[in-house]
Amino acid sequence: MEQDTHTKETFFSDVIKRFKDDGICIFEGNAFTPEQLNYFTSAIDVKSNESSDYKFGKSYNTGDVHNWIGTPIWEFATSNFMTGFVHHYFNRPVITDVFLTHEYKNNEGLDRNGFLHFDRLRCVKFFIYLTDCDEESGAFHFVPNSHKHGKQLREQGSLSYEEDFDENRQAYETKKNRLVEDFPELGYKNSDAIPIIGKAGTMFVFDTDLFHFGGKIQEGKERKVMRIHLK
Ligand SMILES: O=C(O)CCC(=O)C(=O)O
Ligand SMILES: [Fe+2]
Repeated sequence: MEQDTHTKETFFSDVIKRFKDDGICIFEGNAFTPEQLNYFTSAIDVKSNESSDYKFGKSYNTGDVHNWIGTPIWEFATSNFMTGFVHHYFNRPVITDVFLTHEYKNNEGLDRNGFLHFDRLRCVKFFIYLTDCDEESGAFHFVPNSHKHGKQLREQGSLSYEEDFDENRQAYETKKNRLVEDFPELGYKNSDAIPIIGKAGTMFVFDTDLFHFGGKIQEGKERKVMRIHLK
């Protein structure tokens, strides 16, 4: 028992250290059973009657994880693994939102996630590939160690939308967050970012201050993703 607790503590300290140092922690192997992956994937089909078009396909903000009580999504979000991460990183209750996306279009141009960027609203995102993902199927890309620079850039200018989003929507809409388009003087290129290639079930957690992009699929390819946002 003591050994177990010790192993668990070591596991989470290691994950949190990597997450803080690198802005991302990629978990080895497949963290899920086929039944879990099937359920997560089928949840996309359940949502497919809701309008949710985006340039790369479909994107569903399913809201708080309480909407999934009694399902494998809820079980995962409240598992020892997730509660352990939350305890060790936040050490306070967090808001947990679930997003599901299906990328299969490349003829409408780039949506926001396709540009090298940091998020205007910072959060911690668990990202799970529900389909095998290679470079052609919209792999998530990130610039190693860019999260500290991302934090500085995000904190420049007005952050009023963090306090009251609806009141300050304009500040949010006009917030610069794309490296190549909005900060050309910094000299970042898409090719500075490295892809995460992996089978269905591949999971990583990243700090959205990290420079990243993804979802750009090649003809005939597709990608399905579940994201758990913590803030
Ligand atoms: O679709 C992707 O791979 C990137 C998603 C993204 O930008 C985000 O979740 O903040
Ligand atoms: Fe993003």
